[in-house]
Amino acid sequence: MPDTQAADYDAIIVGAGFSGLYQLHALRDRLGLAVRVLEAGDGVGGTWYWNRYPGARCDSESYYYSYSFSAALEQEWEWSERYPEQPEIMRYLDHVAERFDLKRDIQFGTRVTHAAFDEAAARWQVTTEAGERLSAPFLITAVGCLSSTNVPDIPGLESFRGEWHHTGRWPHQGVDFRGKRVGLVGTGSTGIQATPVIARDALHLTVFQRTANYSIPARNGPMSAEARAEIKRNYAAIREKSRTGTNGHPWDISETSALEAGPEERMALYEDAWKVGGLRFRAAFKDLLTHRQANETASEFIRGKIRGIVHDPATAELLTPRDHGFATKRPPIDTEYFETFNRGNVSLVDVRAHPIEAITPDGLRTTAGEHRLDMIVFATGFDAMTGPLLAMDIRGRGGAALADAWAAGPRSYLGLQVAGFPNLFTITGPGSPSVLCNMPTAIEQHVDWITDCIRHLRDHRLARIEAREDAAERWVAQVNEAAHATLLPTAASSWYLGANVPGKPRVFMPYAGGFARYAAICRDVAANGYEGFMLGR
Ligand code: NA7
Repeated sequence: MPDTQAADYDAIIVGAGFSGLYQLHALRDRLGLAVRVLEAGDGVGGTWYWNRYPGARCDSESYYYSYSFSAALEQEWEWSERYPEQPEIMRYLDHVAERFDLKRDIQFGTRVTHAAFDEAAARWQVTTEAGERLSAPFLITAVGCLSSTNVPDIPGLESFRGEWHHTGRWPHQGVDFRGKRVGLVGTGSTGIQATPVIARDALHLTVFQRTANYSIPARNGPMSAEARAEIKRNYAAIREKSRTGTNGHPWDISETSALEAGPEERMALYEDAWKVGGLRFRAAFKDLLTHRQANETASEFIRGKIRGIVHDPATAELLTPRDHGFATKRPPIDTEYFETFNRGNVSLVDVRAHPIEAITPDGLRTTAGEHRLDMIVFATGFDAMTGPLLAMDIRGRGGAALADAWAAGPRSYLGLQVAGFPNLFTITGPGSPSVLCNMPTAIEQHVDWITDCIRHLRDHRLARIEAREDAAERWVAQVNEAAHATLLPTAASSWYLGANVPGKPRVFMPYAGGFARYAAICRDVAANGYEGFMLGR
């Protein structure tokens, strides 16, 4: 094929993680479309392909961090632990890709660098890093919410004589910490997972903390054959519960207020929730995310636990979060994170009080002095949600850039479409429940909605769908309102707000009104003839 000629498809999907794989299956095997998936990595897995850092594990539990679209798949796959470790998720997604014969339509090692909507032809023209051109009426981004890594711009990094890595671009061959003085920057979910594992091998680990974090014990462990069998017997009900809940997890949020419970009852419930462990701790009471005083009871309970675990009072105090409430930032879960600070080879440095000034050839310098290091690990997070979309230089009608449309923060209709960008769908885009939800639940709902929408267009001989500006405007207001009905926007350093990336607009990005409510809104929109969208020939 001459390189000036674009290869034509019915749909192009960007990304082969959880969302891209299912979207390919849905469009190809249900609608019979010619689909091409473009994936930057050399294998399937998306987020899990890149995040291979020590301790990488999902915070959702394995049996529901999985696809629900195939009962046969549910029955045949055997999860080994309560929470799946990164290699196990990769094996699962690879199995899905093989089982549904997906790889033949995925082009690996292919990064999209430009995508423009050709109005006359009503097609997206997509260009890859290698200069290849492809075209299709529909462009679907399945790029994940946490895939654009955030390496802080610290002067002197290029002068560092040791190795450095960002956890989200971890070397496939692994990293050997033995005999090394390792510095770890960042104490979000990633840093909290990596700390205990690195500490086991490293000569010394120095954790550079800017914001202390609440963390709940994960209580990971092997999954017994009986537990697996029980789950498999109940899968239909488990999935139903996930889809009808607030966060796409198959458990209930308590109906009790933390403030109505007496002090003893409250402590007993927190103790029970602490023993069970995991993200469901935040469901111990109904108002932990909506009422400041209720939240404070949970925050204070966890502060007490930190004091009880960490032997050195000064270290314990430094590890104690006081500037935000529990779960107002994404709450990490851990395996012996706080305990790790009792080891002789681990130290904690407060880079809020003494910020990092520079990386030197021999280590890292804060305003309080230099730390000599052989290796630096950046667990500094991601340019979340918008980063991967803006990296593709997406141009809509009239050549308008998505970067300009979103200069003041992301604006979408339902987190699915952007006004001015016809036939572009953004799976788990900003403005949808996405990261506030168990991701596979959110992904399947989006993929099913998009697939039904494309089927509807085809059945009605329609070629275009585009969000109306006024509908997007109203949706952005609803996203804001939903966020402000909770305590979520109160955490100053949260990546939900874009606050971790210097210069990023402070806008609360995910829809916080609850998954079930959101899914009902999407269903109603479709049932009302795709209300808020313009459909055309
Ligand atoms: P997060 O949650 O964004 O955490 C990043 C951490 O890195 C956080 O502690 C940041 O401190 C810290 N950070 C970022 N930049 C710097 C600089 N320049 N100096 C010092 N410290 C810095 O990312 P994760 O990868 O841990 O988790 C992302 C999500 O993955 C997680 O929420 C789950 O959904 C799964 P800050 O808090 O901004 O002060």
